[in-house]
Amino acid sequence: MTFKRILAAALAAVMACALFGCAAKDEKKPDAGQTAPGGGSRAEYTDADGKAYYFINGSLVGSLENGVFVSAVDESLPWDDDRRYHRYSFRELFSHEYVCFERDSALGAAHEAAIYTGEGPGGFSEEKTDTFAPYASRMEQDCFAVLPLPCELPEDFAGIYAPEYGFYVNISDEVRDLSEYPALATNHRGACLPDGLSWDNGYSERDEAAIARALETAGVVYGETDILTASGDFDSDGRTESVIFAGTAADAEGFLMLDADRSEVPFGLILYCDDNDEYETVYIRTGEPLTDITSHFRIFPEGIFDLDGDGSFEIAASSHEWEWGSTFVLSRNAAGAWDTVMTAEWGN
Ligand SMILES: [Ca+2]
Ligand SMILES: [Ca+2]
Repeated sequence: MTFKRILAAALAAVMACALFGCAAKDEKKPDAGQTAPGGGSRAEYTDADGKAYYFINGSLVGSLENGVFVSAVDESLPWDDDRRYHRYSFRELFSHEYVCFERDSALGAAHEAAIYTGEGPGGFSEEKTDTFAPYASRMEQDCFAVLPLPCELPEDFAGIYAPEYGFYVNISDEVRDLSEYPALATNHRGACLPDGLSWDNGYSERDEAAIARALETAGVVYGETDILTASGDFDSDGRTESVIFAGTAADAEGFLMLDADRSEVPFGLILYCDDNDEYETVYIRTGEPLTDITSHFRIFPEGIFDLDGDGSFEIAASSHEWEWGSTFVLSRNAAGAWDTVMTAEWGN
């Protein structure tokens, strides 16, 4: 019971943070059987300054600069090292047109971005409402500046940087709900969804066996497992692949279903199943048994997009921790392995 009370308190803290637009958000569950309307054309990227920016589920995860993904956070550097954070000025971020996607459909052009201008988590070290208000088409709840996109902010804004932690932006054709974020917002004109994308197709015994094999290889003692699959043409060769997200199941209250007697540990696993039915591990993370509940985490899918329009699809996921979390993008490198190329951090 003690554990449950502590976790409930932490969840309440995270929920409180949601009021500031910076918290863990509910997993979006797509309707079974929904199919994407196709990938669309892969136009050359020709924006004036040659950079693209990516907001995944509202969080600025990073950018594409000279054809290379740049992460908003470099997790290899310590917390107190300034170089850990890539700095993005508001002027550079919002002087572009943006397009939005849901996880399973293209939403088209975005005409508004709502920015929290208050002080505190997800906002600034000191309030900036008066700074943004003159350039906003309207204010929401007194502390969200709604900028028209693209927005030519004056030179001063080149020196105002996006908050490094918990920075969320609602980007939409018209922002109506400050707690809703598109799965992807970007100014990259070549970004697209996979052809034939379908979420939640169910899974096969072969999939289950592949999950078991990956976990046994990692030496993981695991229990109740949630599995979600997505299928589509993820490498643009006209054939269908699947991506399998597997993780420790949670009960209705959000507590991980781990059997302490068996020393089961939490895990998050992403597998890629090629059209030749070979499985590879894209991502695996394992935790500790039930003894330290504050080290528990869950991994959720955020989307599968070709972010740079090169025909190879990136996988976006989020990690929900005790009182914080991160949103990250996995991309296949030249050697064929999967790297985490962009990350954002959020929480309280
Ligand atoms: Ca394919
Ligand atoms: Ca790509």
